[in-house]
Amino acid sequence: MKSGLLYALAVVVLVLVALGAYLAMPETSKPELDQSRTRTSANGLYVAAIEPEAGGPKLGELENWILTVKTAAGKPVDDAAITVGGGMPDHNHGLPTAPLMTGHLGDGRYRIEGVKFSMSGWWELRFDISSPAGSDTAIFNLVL
Ligand SMILES: [Cu+2]
Repeated sequence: MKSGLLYALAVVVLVLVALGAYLAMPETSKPELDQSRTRTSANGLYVAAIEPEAGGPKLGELENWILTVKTAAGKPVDDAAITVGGGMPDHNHGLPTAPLMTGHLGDGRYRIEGVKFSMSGWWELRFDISSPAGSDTAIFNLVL
């Protein structure tokens, strides 16, 4: 009788501890976003890197970014056609602007003009890259 009571008490304590741990779980415990500024493209053809041309990114500002494209073997790709897309996956909306690749800077570098992040949160920035090496896509995550 006494051991049965102790057992029941132990079960109650365990349930409360588990519930407490569950409720204490931070909202950010969803899988971490890979926010690295260098990514291999989806099919592995390219290694792409991005950086803001003049610091930032700043919320609500029109900014230029520099995209650097190399082959998987590390050779700069200078003859690519680049289109830009993206948006906020959590909000089901796209970019507020239509960024364009406006300059081949050499050494695999491209100027991407007109990037704007109009609200805080998780953004995807997508680059469709086409060159004689093939077509592939690189997607970057940014959290502002
Ligand atoms: Cu949004």
